[in-house]
Amino acid sequence: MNKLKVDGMHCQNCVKAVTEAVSALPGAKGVEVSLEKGEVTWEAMAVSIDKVIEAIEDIGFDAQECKCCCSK
Ligand SMILES: [Cu+2]
Repeated sequence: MNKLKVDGMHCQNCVKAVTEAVSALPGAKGVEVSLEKGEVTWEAMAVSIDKVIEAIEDIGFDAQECKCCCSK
């Protein structure tokens, strides 16, 4: 699952910050952040999902794995 829920984003600056933080991770490809849905998705990543969560939390947002219907 290449998707995380991100809480705390409220404008395009937040989106930009999250996009940049996740894109900066090793092997990150196709990173997309949706302000409307409050989530970040990516095509490829060389690090574990925990590292992605960490990178997002480092810049002051709350990230968590989506455990609902889309977790497949
Ligand atoms: Cu903002």
